[in-house]
Amino acid sequence: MKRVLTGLQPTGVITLGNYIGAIQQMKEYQEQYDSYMFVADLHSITIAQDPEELRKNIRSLVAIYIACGIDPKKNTMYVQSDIEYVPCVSWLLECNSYYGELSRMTQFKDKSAKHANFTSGLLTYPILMTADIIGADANFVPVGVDQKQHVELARDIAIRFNNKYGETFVIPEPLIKKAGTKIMDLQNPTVKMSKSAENKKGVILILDDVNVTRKKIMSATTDSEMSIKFDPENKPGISNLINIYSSLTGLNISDIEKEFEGCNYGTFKSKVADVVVKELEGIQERYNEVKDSQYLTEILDSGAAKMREAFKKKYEIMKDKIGLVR
Ligand code: ATP
Ligand code: LTN
Repeated sequence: MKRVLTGLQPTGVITLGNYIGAIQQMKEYQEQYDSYMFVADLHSITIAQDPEELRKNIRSLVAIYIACGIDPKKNTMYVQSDIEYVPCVSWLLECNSYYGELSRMTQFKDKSAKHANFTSGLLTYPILMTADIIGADANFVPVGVDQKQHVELARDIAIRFNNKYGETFVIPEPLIKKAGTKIMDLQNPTVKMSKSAENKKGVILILDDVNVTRKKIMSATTDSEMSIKFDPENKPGISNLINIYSSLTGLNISDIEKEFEGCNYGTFKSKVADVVVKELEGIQERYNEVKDSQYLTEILDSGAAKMREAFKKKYEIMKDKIGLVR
């Protein structure tokens, strides 16, 4: 069976955008592939994190995965830093990749420009991601467009290693969600909804109080036309709400346009709010059940044991091929 793997960074409570863009996809894939979903905590420290916050966020993200419908019976779930062989694999890969290709990565260029004194981890970040992917023999990696370049680098490095040392790695492919699943900020619908946005008025956090969420949706920026039509260029606000509604109900866009023909924006917004609130209430209820449970600890222990074995095996094979043998 083909293997699918992805991870999110534990940098805060996830947004409705992360849920629709990243987690909902994994819910579909878990039905057809051998699935792996982990917490990329080693990646998160490429930018300074508060230790207390990080501790909370790691466990909370796993609880969020489960609450959002990632099924521990269908997924191997683990925390990256539990697998001590990941950085070992990463180092061997670092010595088979080039400064030039890393410094050309768009995310590195953006983030290094934002943080005056950036760490060397920010540069080597895509190699650690390569280790996550090819160390686990993943065939498919569902990510947003922003991460596509990193998965392509993982692919290049896997091919390079195989050519140099003989067949070692599966060659991974990115799975990019279809257009229309980029959820935009409710206040400024020309930028993506992002958990690190300064102004949270336009951002729906999965664990937000549902009354706050309803208010945010009711005060979303729209336009002065009064027609519920999907036209991201000229009507970004309404199109974003249509997108959210479509993603959560499974209805297609033209059916939504028909359903709300002649309707005013207030009525439409309140329907969108109903759907979002219902989804979040379910997630929050499951989150509260699972977050402090022994069950969650057991899932992570068993995920760690399985992946430690897998990465150790890969590391030993790599060492042997490279000649690190006494
Ligand atoms: P940050 O605000 O810290 O940059 P983020 O909210 O953009 O974080 P990431 O942790 O970088 O999220 O991304 C996790 C996953 O969620 C990626 O696959 C990304 O493509 C997806 N994602 C993030 N924001 C959205 C969005 N607004 N709509 C759809 N998918 C999204
Ligand atoms: N860089 C990704 C998180 C990430 C990841 C991975 C995703 C780390 N390792 C391996 C897929 C596969 C992000 O910031 N969203």
